Amino acid sequence: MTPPGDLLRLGYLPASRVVLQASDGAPGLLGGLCFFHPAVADVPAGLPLLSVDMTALGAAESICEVWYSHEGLTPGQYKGIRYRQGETLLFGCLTCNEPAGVAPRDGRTPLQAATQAAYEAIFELLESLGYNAILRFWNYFPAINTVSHHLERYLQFNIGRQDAFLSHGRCVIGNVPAACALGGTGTALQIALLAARAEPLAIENPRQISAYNYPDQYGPRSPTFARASLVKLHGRDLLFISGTASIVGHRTLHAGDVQAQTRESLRNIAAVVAEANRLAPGAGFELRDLAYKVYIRYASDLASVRHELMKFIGAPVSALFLQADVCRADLLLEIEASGGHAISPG
Ligand code: 3EB
Repeated sequence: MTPPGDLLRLGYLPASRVVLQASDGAPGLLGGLCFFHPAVADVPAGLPLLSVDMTALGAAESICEVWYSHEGLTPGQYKGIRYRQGETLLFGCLTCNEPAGVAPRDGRTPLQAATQAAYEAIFELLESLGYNAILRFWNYFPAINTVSHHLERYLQFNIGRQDAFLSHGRCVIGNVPAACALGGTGTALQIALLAARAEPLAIENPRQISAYNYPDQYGPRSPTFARASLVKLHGRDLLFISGTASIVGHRTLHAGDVQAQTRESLRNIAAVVAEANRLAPGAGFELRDLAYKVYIRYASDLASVRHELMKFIGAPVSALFLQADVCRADLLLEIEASGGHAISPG
């Protein structure tokens, strides 16, 4: 399953194969995300596999994004976070229910409070285990574009996330992790993360204003994420590109045109890759070698998006398509990518 030498390997696999591996105790499985619709109660208990209620598009069955490592792995749990760690890498995930009903008395909304508590638990865990670098966060929660408590839920999430960074003395501009934030059909806030003992470099996109510097019109607090993170582990450069959309400067471009949004998102990814290659000479990242995850708001746009992706890259690509709500109402898709690690065929 994991040939020796792969510190990190990514596979997009049918859920049934992951369940089979799990029945063996899943040696080499660091963790992952399984996309089911409707949701299943829990993918094999004990493993850090997050069961996200999201439809995989164009696939015959549910698909999992699984990260493997040749490192000897130890499992653990902390405040609802399930994780596995090796010498260098840690994958963790958690599902937390937002307290229903009225806002807490301190004025925080339920989603904001749940987000802050989840991030604080993650930071406590990483600090206690000595993982100084967070390479990547994946964030999923329901009704991302809905207004409640007078504020769009994505903006509530941004406040809770930023407050957790601040209360742990972490910077909220500059050297911040790569991330994505999507709306799913589930009922809970779900977060997964990949961390390392290393010094990662946050990458920004020269075509875009850094998200942590977005102007006030996008909410009372800026989103806390970098356009990508770049890290050297065991002599290999790894690149994790955040969710990337049709945004130039800070504005959404091509509202209502999914093909043009796809091309613009890919131009942004190409710019981030160029920036990574400039900062890591010799890494030689290429668009055709990355693994992609594409979140599409309307399932009926799948064929158009896939066509634009193949045309832009000009080669067969490893890509997983999911139906999800993107954090700005006028965005029709968002694309994330990673590279430098091994990718399982299929
Ligand atoms: C954007 O560029 C689109 O809040 O973690 C992309 C990646 C987006 C990550 C996040 C949001 C996030 O602003 C949205």
